[in-house]
Amino acid sequence: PALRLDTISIFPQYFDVLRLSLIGKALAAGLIELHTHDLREFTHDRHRTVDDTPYGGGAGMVMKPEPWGEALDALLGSCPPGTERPVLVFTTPSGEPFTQRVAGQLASAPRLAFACGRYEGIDKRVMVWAREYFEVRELSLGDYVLNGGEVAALAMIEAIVRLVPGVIGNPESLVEESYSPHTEGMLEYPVYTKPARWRGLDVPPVLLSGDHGAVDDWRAARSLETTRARRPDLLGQPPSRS
Ligand code: 6GU
Repeated sequence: PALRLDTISIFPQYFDVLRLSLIGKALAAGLIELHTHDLREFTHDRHRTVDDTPYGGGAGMVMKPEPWGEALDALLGSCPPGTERPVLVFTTPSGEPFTQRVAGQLASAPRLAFACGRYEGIDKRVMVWAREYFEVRELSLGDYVLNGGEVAALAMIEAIVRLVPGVIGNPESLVEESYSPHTEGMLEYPVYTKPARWRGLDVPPVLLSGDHGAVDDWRAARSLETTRARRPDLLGQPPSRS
């Protein structure tokens, strides 16, 4: 395969949805490979415990290092000598922002592994240890809190896998979308299709004019307008704090 994905989580079933849709086709075609792992398989007690109370006190539970250590040992064991090790992504709300640029970087790796935490997070020593053996990225999906890293990993996987050559039938469709380098990191312009008049609303006439230069100018102006209104930070303006 062009890309092998491994996920480690206490809810491996979350990743079953990747077998649907476009990514499912890429899996079925052998373009990508997906291996899901249950963190609890790497525990040894009757209750398959993965969490414990935080040193220093405070609310919530912290994921214990030992099951993660064994899961990552098994991941290393799946790397034949002399082959590239996976880039190891830890999904965490305190990570660096996951952006289209990061998706593009990760899409060129031969192997990616996603370690998905729950509760208040994973004992920090796991990341410190892992840096000796893997290229580690701690990544956040955005500025909000999810209950666990699985949904964040799913979103990241979808954004990455669609950039792998052959996954999207028409690579032209990657070119004009929001955040792509081709749109200079701006938001997408509005799009229209037939009929030309619907419920009293007309398609902007320039789009029917056949004047490709005028169409390009109109789209660039709409992109700029939307980006200025919704995401001034993308234009180097200060982000609105809301
Ligand atoms: Cl990566 N994990 C969790 N639990 N919450 C998040 C997130 C990740 N990114 C944004 N919120």
